[in-house]
Amino acid sequence: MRFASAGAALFFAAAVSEASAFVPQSSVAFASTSSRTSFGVSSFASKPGPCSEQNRRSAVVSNIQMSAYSVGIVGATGAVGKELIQCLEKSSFPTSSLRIFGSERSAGKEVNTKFGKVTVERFAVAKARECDVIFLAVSGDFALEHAPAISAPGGAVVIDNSSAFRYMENIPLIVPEINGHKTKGARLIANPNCTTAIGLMALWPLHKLFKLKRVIMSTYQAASGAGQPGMDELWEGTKAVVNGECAVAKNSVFAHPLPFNLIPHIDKFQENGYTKEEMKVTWETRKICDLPADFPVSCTAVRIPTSRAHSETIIVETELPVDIDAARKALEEAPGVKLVDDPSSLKYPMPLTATGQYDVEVGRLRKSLVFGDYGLEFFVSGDQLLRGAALNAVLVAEEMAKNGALEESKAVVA
Ligand code: 2RA
Repeated sequence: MRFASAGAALFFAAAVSEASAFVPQSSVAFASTSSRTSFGVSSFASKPGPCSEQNRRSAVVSNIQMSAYSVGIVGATGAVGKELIQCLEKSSFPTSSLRIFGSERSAGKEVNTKFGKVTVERFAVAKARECDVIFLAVSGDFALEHAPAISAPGGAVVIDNSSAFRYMENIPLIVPEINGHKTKGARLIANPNCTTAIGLMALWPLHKLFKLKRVIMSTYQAASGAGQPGMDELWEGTKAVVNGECAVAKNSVFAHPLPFNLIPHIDKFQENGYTKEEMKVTWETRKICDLPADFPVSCTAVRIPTSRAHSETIIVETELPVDIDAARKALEEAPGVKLVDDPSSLKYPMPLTATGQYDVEVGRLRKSLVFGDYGLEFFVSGDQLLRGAALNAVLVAEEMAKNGALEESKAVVA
């Protein structure tokens, strides 16, 4: 099988949302399948959006009836894949069964989940097609090769974490709180890059209020963006330096040693001098927010020696005059956002506090000295593996279950 040899290396090298993004070294219940049962699903009582943990705590069981769906994860042993299982376990998404697909090397291993002990199956398109929903947490190349066949009519709806399909016109690129309705009728959905998804949680409510004119972003991205190998390289390198084994850590995942350093280089450099990571923010913001093709968004992306939450400084110019109190209120009420903005008591967003949280922290909110009444500056921190990848993907599935898109997709036969 293609996947078992060279393909296996490709698959696992990339068992993160976009693999090592560094390249130089780079109540609708159709009973059409026997696995379906009708589930009462939670609805969320506080903020109106999908499953923030806060919302989950105040969940009440509603009378909405929804089918249950068989779910498959490809790449479940990577950093994003592991989080996918956990997000699914905590989700209100009605999972009837979970299957995990991997390479020949991991086939046969057992994974304990809330859905029972799952034996990893060797990946095959035909097996993936038996599921209702497939999450791909593998490389873009793998996704490009297999996602179209998995999602062809009669197969599974695919939610892909790679960048393979994000910029294709006919493929929806989804942050459920912003454009979840665009999942209707789709069989293949792209999950955004972590940097974009985290920033948009704050940008979208502000756009609705003041209409964005320009966006300038600088990022501080954790080692987790390069998956488990990135996190391992940071930990091991830091230990080696601290233990006096070397003055400067070794590097293979990142372009330079990350411990005690920062690297203004994530993904490949483009002809215009920006990196692909930076251009993803521009391309994806325009697409998700339905902004004009020349809407000005500029980013400088920097890798820093933190473990797993990305942070961003965001400066916006607006069409309408800014009211800070209204901005604060909108952010407080926005699903998926936690306003952490009380500098007098040392409260602001930080990777340490954002790690493991479903909500993106937003703070340091202030009128811009550059744009005056027509500008805002703020800081965000969000868990790269959650909002930036696994959580967003599971929220996409939840949205599709709620808005009927999954049922519709099952009605389309091969
Ligand atoms: C990174 N954004 O941080 C990438 C991963 N998707 O490297």
